[in-house]
Amino acid sequence: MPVVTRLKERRPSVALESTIYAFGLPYPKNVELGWKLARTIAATGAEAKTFAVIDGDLKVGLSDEELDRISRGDAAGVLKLNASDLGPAMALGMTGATTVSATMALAAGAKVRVFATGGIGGVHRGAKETFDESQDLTALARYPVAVVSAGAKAILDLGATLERLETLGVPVIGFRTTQTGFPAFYTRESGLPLALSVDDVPTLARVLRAHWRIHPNVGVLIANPIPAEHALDKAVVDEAIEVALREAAAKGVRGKGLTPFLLRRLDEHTEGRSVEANVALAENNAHLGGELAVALARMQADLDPEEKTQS
Ligand code: PSU
Ligand code: MN
Repeated sequence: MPVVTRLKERRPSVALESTIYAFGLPYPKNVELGWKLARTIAATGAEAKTFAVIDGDLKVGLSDEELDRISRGDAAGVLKLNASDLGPAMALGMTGATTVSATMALAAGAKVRVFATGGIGGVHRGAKETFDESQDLTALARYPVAVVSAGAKAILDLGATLERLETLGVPVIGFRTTQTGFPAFYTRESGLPLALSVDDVPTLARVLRAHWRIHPNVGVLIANPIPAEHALDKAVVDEAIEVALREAAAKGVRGKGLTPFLLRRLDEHTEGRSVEANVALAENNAHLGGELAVALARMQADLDPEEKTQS
């Protein structure tokens, strides 16, 4: 079969999560981002697939109406679903947005290898007392999906998050980063070490393929820093995070509500700049995710004839 036909058959896809819409960004900027990410991915030759659970049905790709409903979040009774919440939510007819962990589980089931998001969840600051660590971390150790992110959200303890990823055996690969360049979401560098950096997409695809030969069931975190022109001032971000964390502590906000609360407060404290940065980095990740999915599909198509003659 000609390569072109085969490429068409396995149209490369990029998974997208829906919690970023339901709980990460204000309405209607979240809906606009949903459209934008789909267009960005389509422009690379790949196809976006947004995951969600609606009235108990698993959705792979959302209609405009469904995206709108999910984007209304709490107000529309939308739940925040981790990987472990999926079965119950589906059996009980619930409606929920998928976090990174849930999206990874579903993407793995749908054989989608690339997933673009903003930033993953990780170890919360103060986790020593609260034990609050995102299920995204264990999902990375469990599902063979490459998550293209701007690192982990800056509201977290990034050093502890990196340590946990190491314990879990999840490779963290920078895309055009420096030696101290683990990204800090709103800013390009956290100052934390990141030994591995790759400068081009075909190399990234080769790295993934090699990783999955050895560890067929383990995910990869790709750390793609926010474009310089959209990065926020570190002092401004740090200050806003400090204030938001104090507010959360004073109000006793914990558990699933913590990340959405902090993101909302940051938006207010930075007068919308944190949301603008979030949109820009998500788009940047969608672009890289699309190119990566296309590169992986191309590599697969090139390798297949070889594999056939070998078997
Ligand atoms: N990245 C963003 N905005 C978000 C999230 C990530 O830019 O809203 C969401 C993701 O869905 C991630 C979740 O999986 O926050 C993590 O939540 P928690 O810390 O409760 O695990
Ligand atoms: Mn948590």
